[in-house]
Amino acid sequence: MLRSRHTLPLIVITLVVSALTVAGIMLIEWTPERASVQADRYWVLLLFLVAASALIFVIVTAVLIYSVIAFRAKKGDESDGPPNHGNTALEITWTVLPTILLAAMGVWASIVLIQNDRRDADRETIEVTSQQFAWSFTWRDGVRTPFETGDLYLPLGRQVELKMRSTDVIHSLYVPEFRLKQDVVPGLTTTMLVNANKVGTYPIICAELCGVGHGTMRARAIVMEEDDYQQFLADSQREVRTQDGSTPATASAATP
Ligand SMILES: [Cu+2]
Repeated sequence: MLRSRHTLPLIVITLVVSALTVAGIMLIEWTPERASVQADRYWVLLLFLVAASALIFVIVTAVLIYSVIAFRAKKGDESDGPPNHGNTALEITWTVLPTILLAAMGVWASIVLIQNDRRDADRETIEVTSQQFAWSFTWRDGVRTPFETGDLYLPLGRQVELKMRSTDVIHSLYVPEFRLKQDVVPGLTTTMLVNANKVGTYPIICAELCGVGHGTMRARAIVMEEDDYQQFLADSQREVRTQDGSTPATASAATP
């Protein structure tokens, strides 16, 4: 086979297809930045999946291109090709290899899912309410004064458990940078676990068509250093207490 006249052109085509495939993968930023431990776990899995797919793609495409060129029927040749019984070794190979590959991916993906579902003891619990067409976030656990915001604040490096409820239809909380998406279903409390590992502001997007305002149903996930996060908790609670205590003042200020 090595001395076959097909070997050299096939190698050349394979190299060209490889270069184009690798360039297509490496030169384009296909995914948004990663900002959670969960995203990093998916990333390694995805890299392996892309690399395995690229390898298979290159082999199939190179053989296909060469076959189209080398074994093209002559003009006017309407005859059938020679009878072909198949190739047992080849058929066993292309059955066994994908089976091993798929099994390995299945096991790996399961491990990632199990790791991503693990709850940390020092996690922060935040309640999420979705309604047409807005998100709200409530801090009740571990704070003196419960408070609500329109954006989600998360401490860097510490796990957050979102307990999510919907007051009307199905919504879905999606943060691309966290690589996490979870439906919010009326009548159920669904959860999402995230360990943010990069300070920044990321979009929260509703990923389940929920009505006319679906496209506008957005909020922000703001990841802060632990100190800033503690400051945010203290400030937000003080604000609620001040508002509660100063109702008469607010009322008199509103009167001209
Ligand atoms: Cu929606």
